[in-house]
Order: sequence, then C-alpha cells, then structure tokens
Amino acid sequence: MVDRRLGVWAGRVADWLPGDDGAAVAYALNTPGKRVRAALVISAYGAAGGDGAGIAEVAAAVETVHAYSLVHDDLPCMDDDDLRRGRPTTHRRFDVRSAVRAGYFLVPVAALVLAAAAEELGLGAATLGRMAAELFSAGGVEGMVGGQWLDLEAEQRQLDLPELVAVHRGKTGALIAASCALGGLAAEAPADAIAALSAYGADVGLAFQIADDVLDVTATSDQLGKTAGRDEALQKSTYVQLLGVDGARREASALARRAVHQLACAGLESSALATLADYIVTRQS
Ligand code: GRG
Repeated sequence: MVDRRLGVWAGRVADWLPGDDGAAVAYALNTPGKRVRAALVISAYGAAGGDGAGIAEVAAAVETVHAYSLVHDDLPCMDDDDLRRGRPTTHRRFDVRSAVRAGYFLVPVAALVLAAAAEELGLGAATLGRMAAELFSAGGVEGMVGGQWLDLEAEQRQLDLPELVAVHRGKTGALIAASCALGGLAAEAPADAIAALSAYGADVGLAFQIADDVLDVTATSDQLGKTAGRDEALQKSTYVQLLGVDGARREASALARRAVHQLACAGLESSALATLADYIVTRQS
C-alpha cells in the first residue's frame, strides 16, 4: 500500500522537476526499503483504534523524510557510501548535485504527503498541525538532524554510553518514535495512549540502531543492501565496540521487551507492535 503511494508521489515529482533532479527524487522514493517506519505508523494507528486506509499516506510521509535522510547520509560529505537498498546510492546513480537537490526537495514533498493524508482521513487543521510538529521536530535538530550532527562530530572519537545513546536516539530513534506517535495522533487517540506509543517507539528506535550496529559487523553487504563494515571504516562509536556483539544484542532485546511491556501497562495490547519489536531486534537485513 505504501509503496504504491510512494510511486504515485515519485511520478508527480518527476513531472514537476524535469531531468536528473526529478529522476533522482523518484529514484530515492521508489527504492525498495524494509518500510519498518511505515509498518509502525500503520500498526500504532490500529492499536489506537484507527481504521482508515489513508493511514498509508501518513506512513508514506514518514518514509519520504526517511528517504531524504538516506540520500544525504550517503553523500561524500557524510557517510560517503556507494550502495543503498541493494542499488547504487543516489549520488552514484546520478551525481552529487542532483542527490543534494533531491534530498532537499523531498522535505517539502513530505509535508505535502502529510497534508494529503490528513485530508484523506478527514482530520482537521489542529490534528494536522500536531502531526506536522511531531514529524518535523523528530526530523529536526532535536531529533534526526541533531543526532546525525553529533554522529559526524564524534567520528574518530570514542563516545561513552550516554553520549552514544544520545546519538542513536536522535539520528534513528526520533523518527521511529514519531512514526508510532503519528499513528496515535491520526487515530485522534487520548494523550496517554499517544505517550505510550511514543515511549514504545523510543525504545524500539534505540533497539533498531543497536541492531544496526550489530549487523554492520555480522552481516554481508549483500544481506544489508548497503556496505557492511562501514562503522569501523569511519571509526564510529557503536554499541558493539562498547558492549561486544552479545552485549549489544542483549541490550536491544531488553529494550524491545520493555517497549512491549510499556504498551501493555498503558492498556494497549497489539500483536502487530509486539511482532515488530521482535523483528527489529532479530532482523538479518
Ligand atoms: C544536516 C547534520 C545534518 C544531517 C542531515 C542525513 C541526516 C540529516 C540524517 C541521517 C539519519 C540517518 C540516515 C540515520 C540512520 C538511520 C538508519 C539506521 C537507517 C537505515 O534504516 P532502514 O534499515 O533502511 O530502515 P531501509 O532501507 O530498510 O528503509
């Protein structure tokens, strides 16, 4: 459902922006990701009692922000990578100029997708405003941008555990927590349910990045669809460095268990969210 919607937006953008710029945006939107954030939005919405098909458009808005972050993360001035989602990174497939522009262009596209989602779900301006604040503050300096900035600033320096938690919660955890909160907001759930979904998301978000640290040393580039061993090459601090592979795996599993427990304590039992928490720490790609 979400892939289809991303494909529609990719087509619109390619019409608006002729040439390589539009093609680069379409390429970034159409590449086949795992759509974990999309699955979290849709499952959180269901857990909060929502039942509108338009939630897939909310999920597409989150995946659009995520797609931009991957394009820019792979640039030579950031993690400088050649492979993403089993394909050449956007700046390798096109060039740095088009990839930089494509990334920036995707941010207002995400806002348009979110607005279209609110209209489809029949949500009012106040709810759309809360959803936009949730998505773009998670994507901003208090979240993803801030975490990425810390991550880049800390290359070649050994971070301690609290510093590493701040990097991981920001660059990866914030958008994942927002995915869950957005599901609750779109269902117009009570504040305590939204807080519980957000707390679940924050824990699985940190667990997701810990699992990523583990996979970077245990999986192959073929399995990951991106270059394995990149953290060591870039001299990044990781959970594996601080706790070892087994210690990092234990920490990720404990966070996933706590995430599900927190939901149960708030009266939000969801087999989909429990399955996703488990998948996030046992995935092989
Ligand atoms: C201005 C400093 C500054 C930053 C710009 C580029 C950026 C903002 C942030 C990068 C955030 C980022 C890419 C974090 C890594 C998150 C992560 C683990 C991505 C991989 O997610 P998956 O495995 O990917 O869900 P797929 O391909 O399955 O969607």
